[in-house]
Amino acid sequence: MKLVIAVIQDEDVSELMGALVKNKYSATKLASTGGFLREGNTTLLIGVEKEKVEDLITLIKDICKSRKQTFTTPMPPTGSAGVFIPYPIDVMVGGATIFVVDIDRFEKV
Ligand code: 2BA
Repeated sequence: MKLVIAVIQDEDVSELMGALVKNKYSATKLASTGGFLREGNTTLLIGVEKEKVEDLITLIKDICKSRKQTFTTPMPPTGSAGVFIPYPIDVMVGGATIFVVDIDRFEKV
């Protein structure tokens, strides 16, 4: 048994959850926040048999898209104290950040 932890963009959640249900994967959806952009994203916990991990990752890859995101950050003040100059930064986010973890024991009681 493996636990697949997938951090995905909110825009892809609905389609991916639909595909997971259709393909009989069980998943738990958590609202999360990216440490860099400090924006909402979604973390899915998906427990699967070892043999199904690659199929699951393929499904996630097919649905979750990379997107360019622009965010504005204040430039550190130079010279006069307290003056911040906002400037835009582009980053590519996603498709998905995936972790695969061994599960020692899995029980539903
Ligand atoms: P965020 O931390 O908000 O990161 C969003 C995007 O910003 C990242 O996309 C990456 O392109 C960029 N980025 C992140 N940290 C950076 C840094 N120190 N310097 C420059 N650019 C940086 P992704 O790599 O696709 O990550 C998407 C989200 O997946 C992340 O949102 C975070 O929530 C999660 N994530 C990514 N790597 C992770 C890791 N090693 N551990 C835990 N969560 C991770």
